[in-house]
Amino acid sequence: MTKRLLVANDLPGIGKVALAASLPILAACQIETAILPTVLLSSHTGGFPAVAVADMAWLVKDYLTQWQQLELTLDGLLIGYCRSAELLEQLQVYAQHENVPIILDPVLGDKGKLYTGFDQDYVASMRQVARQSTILLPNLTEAALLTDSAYLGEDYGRDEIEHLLRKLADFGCQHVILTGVSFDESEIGLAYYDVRQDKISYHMTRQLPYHFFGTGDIVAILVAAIVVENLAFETALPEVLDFLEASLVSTSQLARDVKYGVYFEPHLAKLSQQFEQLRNKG
Ligand code: PXL
Repeated sequence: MTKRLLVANDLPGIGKVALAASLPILAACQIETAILPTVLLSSHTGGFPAVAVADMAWLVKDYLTQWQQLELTLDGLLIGYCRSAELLEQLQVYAQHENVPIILDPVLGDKGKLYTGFDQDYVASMRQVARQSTILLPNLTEAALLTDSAYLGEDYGRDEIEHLLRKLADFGCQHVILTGVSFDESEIGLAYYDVRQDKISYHMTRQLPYHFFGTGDIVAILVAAIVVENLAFETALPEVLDFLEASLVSTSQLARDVKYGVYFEPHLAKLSQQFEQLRNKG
């Protein structure tokens, strides 16, 4: 059966983060999409000058109104960057109405700080969505904000990560994935907590000496693909990390400014094969 994922995220024209990365990657996984651009931008905001921005929140209600009238089968809703509590609530209500699982990338901040434009009320709204989500995928900053605990910074051990995963599980999700976890300079990756089985595992890639843009978005979209296809996380997550690492190596070999985005395109064919194999196994 063909699966369809609703992806609510921002869409930059240049820089390939968020929706711009999600669509080709989902297509490679043979997953159809319902596309909800929350914000349009001429490029992402990480280092480009004079970015043109249009907030599309005003249109979202009309999108969802139309979609409710269609015979649209949806298998999941990935929530990424939203700019208002109202938008989060609209998506939450829609997911409830359509009875689809929410995969939540709780975009709130990075490096210990809330992104500009967000406040504690917005964090509280994000907690509300987290309580209704099947999967929660925060970075360490977002995990601290959601659980109202101190940001772990750059120096932490497994005990602290595992404590944080368990606190996040209190939101009631079945799966929690902490992104950007690194215990030493050579590796970075994910800490995954399978709540029902009370099992924690780590999935790491080689850490390259660059700050790439959109790696969290790539992880989120592939995790959403795993959810809608109902694949086993334990076997699928290593494929996610392999795809990411290969893409980052290709990006670094381009010798261009990394702000132009992750060069994942050469690896889509292999990703497609790996997903097909996982689907057949499942
Ligand atoms: O995935 C990161 C991201 C998403 N969306 C926008 C961004 C960035 C990172 O800079 O600017 C608009």
